[in-house]
Amino acid sequence: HGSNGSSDDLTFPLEIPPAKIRFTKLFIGGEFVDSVSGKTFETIDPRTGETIARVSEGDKEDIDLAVGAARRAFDHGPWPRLPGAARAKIMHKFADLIDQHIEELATLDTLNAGKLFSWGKAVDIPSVANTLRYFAGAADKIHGQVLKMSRELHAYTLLEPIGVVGLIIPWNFPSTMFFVKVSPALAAGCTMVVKPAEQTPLSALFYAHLAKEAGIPDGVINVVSGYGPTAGAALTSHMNVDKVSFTGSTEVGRKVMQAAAASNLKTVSLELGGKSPLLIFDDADIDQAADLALLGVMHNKGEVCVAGSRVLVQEAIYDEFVKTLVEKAKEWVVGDPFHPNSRVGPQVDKKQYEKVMSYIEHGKREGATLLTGGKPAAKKGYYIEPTVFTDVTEDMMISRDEIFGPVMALMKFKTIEEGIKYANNTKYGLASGIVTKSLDIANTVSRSIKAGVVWINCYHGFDIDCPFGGYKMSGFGKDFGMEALHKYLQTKAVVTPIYNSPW
Ligand code: TXE
Repeated sequence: HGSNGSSDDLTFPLEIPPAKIRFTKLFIGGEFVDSVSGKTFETIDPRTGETIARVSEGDKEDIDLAVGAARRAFDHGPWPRLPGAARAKIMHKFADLIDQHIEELATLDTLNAGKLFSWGKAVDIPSVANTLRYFAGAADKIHGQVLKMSRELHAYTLLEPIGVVGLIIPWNFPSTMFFVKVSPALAAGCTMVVKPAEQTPLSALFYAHLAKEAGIPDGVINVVSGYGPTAGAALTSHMNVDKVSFTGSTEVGRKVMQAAAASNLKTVSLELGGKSPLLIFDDADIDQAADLALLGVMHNKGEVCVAGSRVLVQEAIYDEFVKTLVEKAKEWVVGDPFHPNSRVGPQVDKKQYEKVMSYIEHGKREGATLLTGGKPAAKKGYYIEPTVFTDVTEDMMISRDEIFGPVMALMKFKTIEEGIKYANNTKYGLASGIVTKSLDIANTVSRSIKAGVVWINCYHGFDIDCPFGGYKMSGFGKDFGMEALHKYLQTKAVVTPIYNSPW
């Protein structure tokens, strides 16, 4: 089993748990069906680059069928009309079924996305079941307000499900992203068409099967696997879709908004890229800071929208911090994601692998100093060594662009004001972190950073109850928390005169 920096002793694949791929067809109107064209596409194992299975390739015609099924289920089906408690009961059953299949589901995400199996089993999959339970708990507590009007009118608001929603999800957290969108939409009473990322369709199709088993009525959840420019684009420009919730790149987020504007003005929420700063101040515990910095950007091999990819360190501790960081980087062992000791698996596919390697080359060419890593970590598969650059300046591509890999850009700052200025010098605003013992610094900086979340003395501090979403070009609209539920609801005002007045 390999360690960071040594590539020859890595043997891949190490342990492949028996995985039978059971679901490879589109799920429309409660049935697994072939695509209209009959076409399929390969889904690959990033540990080897080899094909795992062929999956039905949905396109515009399949999106039409899926939207039709969702429309019928919304306009005529029971789901939006059920009492909230009845929806909740079915959602709880769905969650229980997920709990019964944790290993199989974690295996699919490891095979398909190179994610750590141990993590999937202990964290990702159990927490998607809890996401369902969290929103199930809200399903019978959706209510409007009674309004105090200025005239002799009585009014109240109704919160109604927004309708048919299109959910477009990325490949870096195939299960988490599926349920972060599906769960509040279900609780609200919406029906939906999910378009998983082309790299990672397998768990989404399995969830479709479990949804049916749980008793979610046909047509409420439809899953159309396929590519972005075809199936994804058809969903965003569909005249019968009332809302699209998208997680992916900023570039495609822009296209989603354009398609919504050019079609039926459906509402859109976008969770996009980031280049999140982690600010480490002079008074920080250096060990803790180095651990957080590595966790921030190496977790899930850097394929995390909130990755703390810019680490800004105050000058008095910079040299010592760098020394500690390089030592600790060795703990981030690259290896087969099924192996319990691995902490960094392969990048999701060849395209992402090549993108990350090309940024590493840019970093070197731009004059940053490569402290550690920087090379492929295996002869086969898409493994990259945890990589740290220092002497990075604000104008370099590696400090501006989202790399989406295990690559850290280290910068030095002098004053608090300078730290804040560097932190905010980005088009993105998804996440940020601060390491300090000073309450004054923590308070000042957290109010000055333009980002959707500030983690103080922690990183990746997610919780389903905590709203999550970006500022600036990282998008808008929150996933997680009760704000997420409200994305799938719309407010209707009902007004009547109190007296028999001429109004
Ligand atoms: O993303 P895309 P890609 C960033 C990250 C990564 C880069 C490119 O920097 O390196 O994006 O990754 C669907 N209409 N993030 O190319 O294309 C697509 O099929 C409708 C950050 O994989 O944005 C997939 O389901 N949909 C991000 C989803 O969009 C379209 C997570 C995301 O893929 C479409 C992923 C279109 N025209 C990548 N084109 C995060 N915020 O976490 C594509 N899609």
